[in-house]
Amino acid sequence: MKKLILSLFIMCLALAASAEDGHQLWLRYQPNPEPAKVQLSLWYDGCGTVAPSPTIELAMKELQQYWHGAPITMEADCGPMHWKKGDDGFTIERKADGGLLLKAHGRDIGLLYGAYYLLRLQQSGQPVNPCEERPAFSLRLLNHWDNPNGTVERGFAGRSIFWNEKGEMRNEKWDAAHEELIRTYARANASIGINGTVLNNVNAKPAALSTESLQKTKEIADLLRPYGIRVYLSINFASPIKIGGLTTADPLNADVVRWWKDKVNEIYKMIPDFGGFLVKANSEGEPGPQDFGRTHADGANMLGKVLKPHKGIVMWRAFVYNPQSSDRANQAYEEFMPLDGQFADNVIIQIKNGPIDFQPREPYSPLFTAMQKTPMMVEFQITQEYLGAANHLVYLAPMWKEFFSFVKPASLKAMAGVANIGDDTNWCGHHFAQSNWYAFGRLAWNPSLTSEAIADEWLRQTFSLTPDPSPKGEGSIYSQLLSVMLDSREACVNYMMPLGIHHIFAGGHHYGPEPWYAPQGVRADWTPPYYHKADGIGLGFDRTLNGSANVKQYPEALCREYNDINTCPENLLAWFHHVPWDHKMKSGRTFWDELCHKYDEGVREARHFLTVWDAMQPYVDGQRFDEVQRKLRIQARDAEWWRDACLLYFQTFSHRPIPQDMEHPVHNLDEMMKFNIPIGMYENPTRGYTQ
Ligand code: GCW
Repeated sequence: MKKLILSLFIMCLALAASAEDGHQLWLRYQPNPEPAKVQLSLWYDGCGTVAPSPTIELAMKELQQYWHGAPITMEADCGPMHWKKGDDGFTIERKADGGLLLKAHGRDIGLLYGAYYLLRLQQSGQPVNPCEERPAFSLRLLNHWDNPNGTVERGFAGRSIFWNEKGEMRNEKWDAAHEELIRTYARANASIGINGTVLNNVNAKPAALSTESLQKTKEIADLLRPYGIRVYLSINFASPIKIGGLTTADPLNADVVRWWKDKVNEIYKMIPDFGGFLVKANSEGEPGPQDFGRTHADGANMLGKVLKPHKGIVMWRAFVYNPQSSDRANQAYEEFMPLDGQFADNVIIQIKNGPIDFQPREPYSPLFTAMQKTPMMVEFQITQEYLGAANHLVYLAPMWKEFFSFVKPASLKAMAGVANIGDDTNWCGHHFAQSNWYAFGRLAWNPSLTSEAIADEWLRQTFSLTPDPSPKGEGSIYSQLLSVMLDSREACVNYMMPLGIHHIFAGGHHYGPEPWYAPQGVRADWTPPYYHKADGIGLGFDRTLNGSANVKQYPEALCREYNDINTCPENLLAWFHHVPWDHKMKSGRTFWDELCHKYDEGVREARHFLTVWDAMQPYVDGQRFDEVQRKLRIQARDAEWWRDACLLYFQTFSHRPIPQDMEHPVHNLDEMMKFNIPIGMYENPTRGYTQ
């Protein structure tokens, strides 16, 4: 045992010395000198053996190369009768001779998932026990907001791994290095159970459906298939006009329906297991059925019907709002509730977790508990559009778990996450942002896993941290790092928008604070004052029954709780109430003083993250240590910037002093108000406020 610890420790020192660029993600299995003993037992309805599928071959190869434990027998009934029936799960049993039996529940992918399951346990130092694993959701999808020109909307990790400037694959030729990149992407996804990917931005260009572009989609689909990943495309609802030469895209028009039918047939000829369409319609300027006097249901059902014979699905987004309405938070519900029960059975309504837009904290979108007769799925945002982009360490599992504490996973059909992946060497821009890709997949498989368990297994695999001489004891460096991950989301809420404030981000790129942003001509619901409503009385959006009545969209008990300023959870206070500056908080402080303290607490937490990381130096390779340290420094400075900008700006309304017992702002409001970062929505800022 001592010898093992010593050799692990030496391995750790060696790791610390060698350069590490993070490209390997959490997949750092040590190869075997000789292939491990892995046997296959596949049969066909009891009448003979069959050849392994490419997926099973992959499972076999992974285990032979990297498994160091007991011999494994992989078993599956590959008969067509059986094959279609089972889920994606697997069972692991211990045989009398000490070997392991890995059985697919039905589909061959179960064996690959089982292989990664075993390798994960091995890599994170956990014991292998008999188990039965099956995913909670049958669809576990990434949504890439990648444009044909290679930019990624809200992408902070470089350019698209799929598309280049010409709308073709990134490389001129479909060359080996690029194929390898796509395979590595697929392998990472399969290792956490992701089984579908939408290859292009929901703000979709009609050309995504051109024959030339579909050819590229097919090439990607062929590479992803062995890993159990299907491809899907976002479509532009006006495609029949834009690329089909028709004069209308009215979903009830026979020519339009025929156009979609032909297009869908063309797709399935090329990609027989194509997953289906994701649609952003009548939202933020995208075309949709309402342009032709039709409803979301008319549009979605028409597409559902043409996809149905191929077993394809439609994911129709509920992210809709218009500039006239008095409360953006009400709108998805107002548009979709009247349509509940009218959608075809292969249409799923894809709803963002919160009613507005991926804020660091939102209540859940009330549609989830209101719609009873419509298949629904949740859309999370893995990319950190409103969470410090690829500069801030914010581990998102706690946010997603918070959502699941209100919305039962069983009420959903599927889980989608807007990817944070680009062509940066480390895939996600920030080494710790990889943990969000990882956590998304793990929760899509099993939403009852704890944030801590996921962070723990990710840290162990990604940084090979088991050799830490004081591995997990209370107060050890390792457990402090784990706490950094677990506390990071709340810290971010504290330094950006505590107590229910929301959408006070810089215009356009959304990086950094700009609660004052309200240029003439910009629609009100794209400006922070629409949301914070600061005035001499207080701060926050009145969504009570006396205000926009948003609370009414929630089940009765929650409605009552949220409606009363004295029972509303304080972390959502300014979401549901216009809170008077002197409102008494549970701490005994006034709302203003509490706000000041929350911002300051956020700053102190961000600084603490850096202190903990600095202590990790002996245990982490040099390159990743440096890169994370640089980012944590930006985060600590940004936290200060957020606190100073928000408190000094809100103080112009509250006219109350910043409490004595906290650090006071060190930047000047007039200077911060002049500062802006000259970037669009496709890049990661190299730094925040620098005065
Ligand atoms: O979060 C907002 C973003 C847009 C995005 C839109 C959406 C793809 O600011 O960049 O567009 O939501 O989800 O459709």
